[in-house]
Amino acid sequence: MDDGFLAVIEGRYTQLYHQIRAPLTSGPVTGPIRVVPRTSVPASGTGFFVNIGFFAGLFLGEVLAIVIVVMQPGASEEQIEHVIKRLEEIGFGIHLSRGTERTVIGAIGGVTEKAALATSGLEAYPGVEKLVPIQKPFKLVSREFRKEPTVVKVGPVEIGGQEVVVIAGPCAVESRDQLLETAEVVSKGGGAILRGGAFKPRTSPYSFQGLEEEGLKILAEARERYGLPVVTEVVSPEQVSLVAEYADMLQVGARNMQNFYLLRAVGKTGKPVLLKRGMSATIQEWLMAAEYILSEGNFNVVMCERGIRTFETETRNTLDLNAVPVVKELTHLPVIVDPSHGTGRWGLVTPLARAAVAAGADGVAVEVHPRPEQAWSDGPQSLTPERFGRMMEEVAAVAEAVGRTCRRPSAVLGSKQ
Ligand SMILES: [Mn+2]
Repeated sequence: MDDGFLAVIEGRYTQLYHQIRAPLTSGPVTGPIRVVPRTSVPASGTGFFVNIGFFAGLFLGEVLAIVIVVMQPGASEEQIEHVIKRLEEIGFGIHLSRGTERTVIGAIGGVTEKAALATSGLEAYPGVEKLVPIQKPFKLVSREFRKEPTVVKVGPVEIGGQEVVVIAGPCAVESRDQLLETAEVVSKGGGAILRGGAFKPRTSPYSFQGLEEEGLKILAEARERYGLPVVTEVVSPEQVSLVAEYADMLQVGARNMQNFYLLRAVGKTGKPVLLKRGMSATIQEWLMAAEYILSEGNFNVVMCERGIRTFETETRNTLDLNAVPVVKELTHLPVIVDPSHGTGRWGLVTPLARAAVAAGADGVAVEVHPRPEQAWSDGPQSLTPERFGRMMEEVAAVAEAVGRTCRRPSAVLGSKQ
């Protein structure tokens, strides 16, 4: 992503955003917004002030306005500059997108700018084809805002480009030996990113909750040893800085997809985020969750379909592969699929991984364990090293069939078994 774009997001947009998040005078939440300099905003909403951060999501649609200015094919540099200059005069932030055929200018502003634009006569400027306001509730994540696909860099690995990326590792970091052993399997098998939970949000409070910081240290050691970037889950806003110290990518789990404080917190880090779909979330809700992260200036978000809850009980969840092409149509963000949680059964992981790549997913995330029968969590859906190796071969074959690339195993796996 170009620096200018980030500057726009961080400057213009966040400024707008923080204005509405500034304290309201007490009284009904629909009362007037009291814009105060950011330096004098109390840290939390106490006493006379009511912090409206909680309500900000409700206001987002009204306060943020994005208008796309579509230039005519062959519009000159001078014409483009002219339009940008006018938009900036009005007060818009600019995101310029140069396609092969035509240039598209994203103008990011508030209701005031939108009103000013309506009377600016910009439609009649030379080289302008049309003005299109983004009507969807999600704006920064939308395809209208950004036509070209976003490529998210996780260490040296790119998600959303030509390569189909495989994220693999155990459900949970159980011990140093278990993780290092699995990391070797992932590395030899062609996995690009190592996963493993250090903090585990479990359905039961009596289930294993994770090794916490000790687990993060083990993950960091595995990264050093095998050169694999690491993704791990962060379960609360307070832990974000700790997890961000160790991990290359922060995972927001299905159970936290609408934890808006967490979404903002991971947004502020600027680190790549793996955003899992909530098990009962619609695609639109999932995209709105991503919008929270982008609204903090962090465009490094990868969407992860991991199955939804339906009436079907034969599988742990119903893996919604519709979501892959649907989300790709609606957003510029990369989409990956987690067939382990999506099915809950190791025997279904490989076929669904193949299907995901065939459907256009930018990657898959799978659980791998050296001895699944001994796994502390999610053993039944974990692949053995040998099965992981076979899955990689098959996923690579499908990737090539759909015109993409994927790493293949560099060694036969599972021979130790
Ligand atoms: Mn798991």
